[in-house]
Amino acid sequence: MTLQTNEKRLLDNLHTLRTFTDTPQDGVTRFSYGTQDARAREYIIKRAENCGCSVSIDALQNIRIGLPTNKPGRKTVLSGSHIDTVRNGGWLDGIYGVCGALEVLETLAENPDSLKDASFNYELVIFAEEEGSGFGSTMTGSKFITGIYAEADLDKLVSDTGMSLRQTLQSLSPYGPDGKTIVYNTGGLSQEALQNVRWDFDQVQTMLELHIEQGPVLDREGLSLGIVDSIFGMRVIEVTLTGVGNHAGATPMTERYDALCTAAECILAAEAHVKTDDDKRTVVTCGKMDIEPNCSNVIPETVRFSLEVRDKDETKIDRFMNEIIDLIVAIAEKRQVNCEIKEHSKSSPLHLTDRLIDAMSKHAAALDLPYKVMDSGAVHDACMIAKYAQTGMIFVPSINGRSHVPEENTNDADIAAGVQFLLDTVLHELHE
Ligand code: HGY
Ligand code: MN
Ligand code: MN
Ligand code: MN
Repeated sequence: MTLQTNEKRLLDNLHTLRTFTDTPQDGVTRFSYGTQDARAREYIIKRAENCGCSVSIDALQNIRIGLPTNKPGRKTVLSGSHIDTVRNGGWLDGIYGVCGALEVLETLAENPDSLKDASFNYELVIFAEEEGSGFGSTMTGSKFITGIYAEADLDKLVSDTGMSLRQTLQSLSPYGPDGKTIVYNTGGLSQEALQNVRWDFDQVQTMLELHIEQGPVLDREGLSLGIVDSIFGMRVIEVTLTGVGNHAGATPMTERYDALCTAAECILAAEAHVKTDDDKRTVVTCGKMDIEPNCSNVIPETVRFSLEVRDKDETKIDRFMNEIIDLIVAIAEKRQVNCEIKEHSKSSPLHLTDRLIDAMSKHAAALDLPYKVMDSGAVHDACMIAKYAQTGMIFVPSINGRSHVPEENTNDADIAAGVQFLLDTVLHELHE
């Protein structure tokens, strides 16, 4: 039986959710645990409750929503992604996978017999704080689900405003803007509450994440679908360079210990070094920088910046990052600027489940959908879950390969085809 998703409902949901942003004139900015996050949660939870689904929110605010026809004793197929964004991000990153999984939920709820003879239940999952915009660490919610993060990390993870993750979670009120829909779990962060965040992976049959590609491959090759075989790993360090602040006019060039010029040389050296990579897949990015005192007429005294290296081969991530650290230390020494380097966060590359890759490839071929098996330079919650359960990822094209920017876009036909493919995969490709 091939059920049809409802393209209009899907697009209406996506276009409504894109309005939940702090920067309506400049892309989507929807940080975890903020007002826009609460609005998006309320919208999705109300839709789910309207079709009789059950909602559970854990202490980190990850959400799981199950069908009314789910039966005890059956394993669960989960699908979902994240609703938080980067600053001035795009309208599809994360939320597309959530709306796709919601569309599957609503379609299955409208056809209550659809899983009657299936061997599994279906749930939508929304992973909290995937982007790391709030506390600097990507995939925070799924790292608590899988036990990579535990209680100590509630205090270690601190926002730019000095609020820890624990304080932020404790400051939440349970209700969405309507004052009655529960969108946050305010039951506290006891050992038991944190233990309940952990999934019982014996009950998870499969996790599927639908996502935009966020790169140029599918669009450039005119393909409709990406079937992801591996997800890059990433290692993030935080570099603090301390020179000597001084007057910008009265200090001769030969007497400067300029933290920002040192940082600039370090970042260019890191870029040049990674460009020596033989297969041109390793990437390095400095995306965040603080300069003190940040005045145009003062030689910068302190500069703090992030550097992240990504690849699908963990040994290459470590080799390049270790060599970059050596370069940074040598440059700081040469310029007599103090240098402090902290490991910030790390996630390992992961190969996804071959049985799913094969089944989805066969299905795409049977549908005559032009597809490609490909890796993902972006990280996703799927790479956390894949360590413990069968996991698959489905990509749709990003126009001009743009993402994490307001220009992020995908055409309606690809948006709809990806969701229909997700529904088919849930219904047909998962029978052992
Ligand atoms: O950074 C990433 O790859 C993801 O978008 N959080
Ligand atoms: Mn994403
Ligand atoms: Mn993202
Ligand atoms: Mn993701």
